Amino acid sequence: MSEQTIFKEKVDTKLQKPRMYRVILLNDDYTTMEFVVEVLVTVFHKQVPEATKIMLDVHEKGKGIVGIYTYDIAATKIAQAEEMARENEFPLKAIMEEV
Ligand code: TYC
Repeated sequence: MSEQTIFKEKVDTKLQKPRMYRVILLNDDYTTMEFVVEVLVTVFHKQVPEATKIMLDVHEKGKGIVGIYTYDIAATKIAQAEEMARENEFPLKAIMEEV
């Protein structure tokens, strides 16, 4: 070994695909249908017809997928939706799970 150590940098050129997370909206008996649609439009940028479809699906089946996002986006949208619900005194909840 010489006095000078030579560091060879290994550059990984492979692109890693980000882990993706499903945001799942949960049904409850107290949040109004109108408010759920408002949350889906405001936070998840759904058009009213799609928001209505998702809301009714959750209402009938107990839960439903709203969308698939990276971890930070999913976590932020859930926090925004639950904050909006809290401000309006609704118990609306959403969860995320890795795809
Ligand atoms: N079940 C609610 C009602 O009958 C409506 C609702 C739908 C609530 C979807 C939450 O994620 C939800 N008013």
